[in-house]
Amino acid sequence: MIRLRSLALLTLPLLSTCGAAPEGPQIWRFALEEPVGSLQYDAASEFERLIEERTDGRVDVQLYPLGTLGTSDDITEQLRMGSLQFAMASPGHLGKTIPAVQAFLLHFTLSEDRDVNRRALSDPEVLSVLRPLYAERDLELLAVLPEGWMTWSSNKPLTTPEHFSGVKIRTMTSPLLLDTYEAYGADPTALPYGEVYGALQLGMIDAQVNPLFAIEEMSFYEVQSHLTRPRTAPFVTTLAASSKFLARLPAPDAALVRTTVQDVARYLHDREETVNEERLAKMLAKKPDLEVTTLTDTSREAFHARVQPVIDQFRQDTAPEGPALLDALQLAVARAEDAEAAAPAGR
Ligand code: 6CS
Repeated sequence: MIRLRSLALLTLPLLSTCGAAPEGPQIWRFALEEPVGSLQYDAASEFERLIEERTDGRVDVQLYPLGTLGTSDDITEQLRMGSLQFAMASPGHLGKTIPAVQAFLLHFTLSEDRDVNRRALSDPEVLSVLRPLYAERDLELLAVLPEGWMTWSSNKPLTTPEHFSGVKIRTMTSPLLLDTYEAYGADPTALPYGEVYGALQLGMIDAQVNPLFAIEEMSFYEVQSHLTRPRTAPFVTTLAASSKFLARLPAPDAALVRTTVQDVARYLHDREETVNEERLAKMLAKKPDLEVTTLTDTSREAFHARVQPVIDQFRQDTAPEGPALLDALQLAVARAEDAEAAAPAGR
């Protein structure tokens, strides 16, 4: 069914994808990697609300959540072909197409401080390294957005690398994630998002990693007994547009898209922590025996010690773009730490 709908969308004439019917509003299609109720849905709904209000109904933004157009890879492909105008594209999957974006997946690279990351992810130097990499694939990068700390869900404690020995943990499909969990001693498997619950339920995998809100809304916690909060990396996604679509938009509309995306980025930055903590409370209300552990700095150090070879390999495999992005990101974090120390954003 999903495939049929995807195909139907791909075969729509270009005219209709960019707005078509002179008597009706222009339709802008926006696909998400997550279902209704997710942070991506929340952000995209805000984009829809603002664009429709700011264009006085001249534009109708239509959202396609997970389950309507296929996997992350499917929607990226549809965006590249121009049958979608906007989509979320997470480095966790996009890393197969643009290897350098896996810099956002490296553990212990971004800060432990959300406000520092908020600045670093919108740092102009970081964006200027990324933009051409998207443009080469007919994509326009509009924003890099955080969705909360990656959290391990499992059926046993995972507080030391030794605990990971032989654990079949599901990761997103970018190869660097497999390397990372192999470095921790696990036996990682890459799967699309929509297949994770079934694989956990059938015992094909033992564990998975995602932000708290996702563990709640995808019901992973129902089939897991432990949650571990390691603060090794936030979940980062990117919001992209079809380059051809944006290039053909009248300049005021293209400018409106860019300013609206900035508003949406602020909206998401302000909401993600609250939403993640609310979803944790919701899970605990439904399953009070869920064991939640926050790793201490000492426990984190044991994981940190295993990450350097993964970073070295990333630099080697993705040169020159990967190292350029990682350097820009590390400098952006350092700048953001200084800026935060001087003038805290204060949420
Ligand atoms: O684990 C995944 O595949 C997905 N996780 C989230 C929170 N968003 C999109 C992504 O596809």
